[in-house]
Amino acid sequence: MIINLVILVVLAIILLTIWFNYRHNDVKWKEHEIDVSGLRFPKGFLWGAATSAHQVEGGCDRNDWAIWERSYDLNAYPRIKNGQQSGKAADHWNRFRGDIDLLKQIGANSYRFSVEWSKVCPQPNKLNTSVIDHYIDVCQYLHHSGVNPFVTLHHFTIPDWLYERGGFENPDAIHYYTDFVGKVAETLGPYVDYWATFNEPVVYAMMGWVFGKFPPGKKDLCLAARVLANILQAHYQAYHILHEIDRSDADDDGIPCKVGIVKNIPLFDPARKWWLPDWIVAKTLHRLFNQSVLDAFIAERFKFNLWNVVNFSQDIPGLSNTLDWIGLNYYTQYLCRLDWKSDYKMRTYPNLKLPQTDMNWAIYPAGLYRSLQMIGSFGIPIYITENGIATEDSGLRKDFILKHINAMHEAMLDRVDVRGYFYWSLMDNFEWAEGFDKRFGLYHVDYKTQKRTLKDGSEIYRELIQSVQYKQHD
Ligand code: IFM
Repeated sequence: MIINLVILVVLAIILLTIWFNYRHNDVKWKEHEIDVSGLRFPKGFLWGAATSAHQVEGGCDRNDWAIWERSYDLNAYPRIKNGQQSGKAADHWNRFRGDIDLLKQIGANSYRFSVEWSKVCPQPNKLNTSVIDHYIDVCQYLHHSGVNPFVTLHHFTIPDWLYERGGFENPDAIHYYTDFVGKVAETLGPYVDYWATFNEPVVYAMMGWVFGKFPPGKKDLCLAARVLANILQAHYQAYHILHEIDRSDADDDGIPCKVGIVKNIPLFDPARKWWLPDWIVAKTLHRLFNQSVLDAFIAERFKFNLWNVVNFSQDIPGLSNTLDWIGLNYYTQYLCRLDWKSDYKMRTYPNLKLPQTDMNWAIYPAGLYRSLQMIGSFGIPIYITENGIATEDSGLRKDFILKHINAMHEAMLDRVDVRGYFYWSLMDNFEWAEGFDKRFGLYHVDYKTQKRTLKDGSEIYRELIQSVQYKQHD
């Protein structure tokens, strides 16, 4: 009897492992010499680069990161590598015109940037009109340059007054956020059609409430779940507010307002493909990081479960109708294994057989294809809102850009509806807990002089934008 049971269990394990391997959609195409002039894109495809306010503007001294950058952990270590502070950053606040000219020089037709909530609303429900005037100037200069503004409303930072009130742990944050969104929509609506409500909500919740690397530096999966549920509620409300207020068609395409959310998709694969526990870890992490939020937009219920640690479920009625597009940020793949010594018994690490970026992220272009396939099932337009590399190696940057754009093109050939690509980032900037050392920029920034220089490895992006072919019809 027991023997039969053991045989049955072993058989089930073997069959499940075979099934996972069979279903695993690892993709390969010939890594031929990529001929950029052979790539074909739909007319109106958006080519751009992205930044976020805190990382480039400078003078963001009234938000949670300003507090975080000045604080120390329990072992008296500064929160940011070598105690760096964002300070003037790339001084984009004062140099935005020159920076938009840089975008033009590479032939880009769109710019993804964020508005800094703490500057727009220095106090609860108060609007700083001179700050709004600044963002209007940015938008007007973009229009004058023929560059489409793509605005992110929340990119990791919150005002200090909201931080003191518990940030997105506190459901009141939803009302404060939507008040801010309404004010921005009223004032920037005439210039902006593309709105991203939140950037990478799961990264934000995990870094701040699980890994403790972003403010508020907590380690509590249950709180992370609550933060995410509040963010999804806030997205739902912001979607409707934006559509109600922004009725002016800035780019004359007949659609005045297109609202989406930006989701980072890391790929989780088993470290050992024939070892079922590694598959289970990979699937668990995929469920927590990717599926939980994506499924909420289908099922209208946000579920965030990890056996024995967190069991969260909240209905968000109406959520499924709140995406006009979805943004994909793609950077890397993680290998996963069961590890009894690690937190939650799971460990992830980069595939060392692949080339690595300065962030110690493995370079895996096929992952972009796979994540596009994953979100392609939503059946709505997709924008690659971030994809980029921190490296000092020009060859690696060139290769990265070429291979990822080629991977995107392969997905488009397989009918994934991609409408735009934004390289992260336009210029070197403040990389959060890593400080200024990690350089993602197309343009190198000399922080002493604020001089910008196009990196050798970035030339390919300009070449590519200028030489790809455009289809007249699909
Ligand atoms: O710099 C960040 C950005 O703010 C959000 N997405 C990932 C980038 C690189 O880490």
